Amino acid sequence: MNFQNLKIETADRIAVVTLNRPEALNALNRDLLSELSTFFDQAASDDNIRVVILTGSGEKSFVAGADIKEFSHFSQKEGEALSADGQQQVFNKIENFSKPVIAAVNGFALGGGLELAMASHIRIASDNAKLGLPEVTLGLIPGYGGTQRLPRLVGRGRAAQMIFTAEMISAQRAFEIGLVNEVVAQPELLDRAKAIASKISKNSSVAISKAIKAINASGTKDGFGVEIQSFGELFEEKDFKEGVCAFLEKRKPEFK
Ligand code: DAK
Repeated sequence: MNFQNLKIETADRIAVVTLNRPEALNALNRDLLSELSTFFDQAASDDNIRVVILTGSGEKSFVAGADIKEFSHFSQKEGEALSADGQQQVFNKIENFSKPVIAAVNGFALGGGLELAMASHIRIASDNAKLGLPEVTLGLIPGYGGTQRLPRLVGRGRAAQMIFTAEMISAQRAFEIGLVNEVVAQPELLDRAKAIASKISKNSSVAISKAIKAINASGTKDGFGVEIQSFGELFEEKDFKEGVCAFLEKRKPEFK
């Protein structure tokens, strides 16, 4: 995979995807979003990838939002089209990706950057990270799912405060309100994300893909139904037979 705005390193079935526009603090422009979409399409069927880690280049910024210079002249039509397109092609694609996506938030995660982290399944932050949704300072609201995902993670009241005030919060505060799962020292961030990814990669990938589907259905009227159906389907999978045999034979399972 050859990209201009992404660096991809795959080892031990973990793909580390580094968003790489350091001159703009890794702001999301159309090219970068399009490359992300392509990466996830390709990674979906790549057996060498079991977990994806998203991070930003450098130590200062994960993603400082959508590229303000690029969208400064958009009309209503362009704004709506790009919001729908971006949500479908990147943010929803990540949330519904069949393999776990971990955001390693290594600095500023603002606007579209925080929305990217929130679309990921797991968020780990470095202790220097700053997170916020500053859209209203630009006369906008979050347009890549932020008004929907933030309340689910931190509750409506806290989401409203973050969106209305546009204030950035520290990594520690983000941990306290459940916006990130863990905070680690900056130099340890990638190793910690990889350690989590490594644990995940040893478990049944087919079971994890069903878990993603069921978790994503939580809070919808179909949630319990999706869990029941996914649970049942897993009994027909080789991984179930291997997992149970391994337990009974007192050995570690080997999932293919
Ligand atoms: N876009 C473009 N360039 C950016 C950028 C951004 N979001 N953020 C930073 N940069 C650039 C700066 O312009 C600067 O470039 P030069 O001027 O040197 O060429 C370089 O990165 C370094 O930034 P600073 O010099 O500003 O660095 P500081 O340490 O002083 O400040 C900062 C860091 C992160 C606090 C500051 O850069 C900042 O406030 N950045 C903007 C944060 C922000 O407001 N982001 C946008 C949030 S709104 C849409 C859907 C969604 C959205 C939009 C449209 N459609 C569907 C159409 C989402 C919108 C957002 O994300």
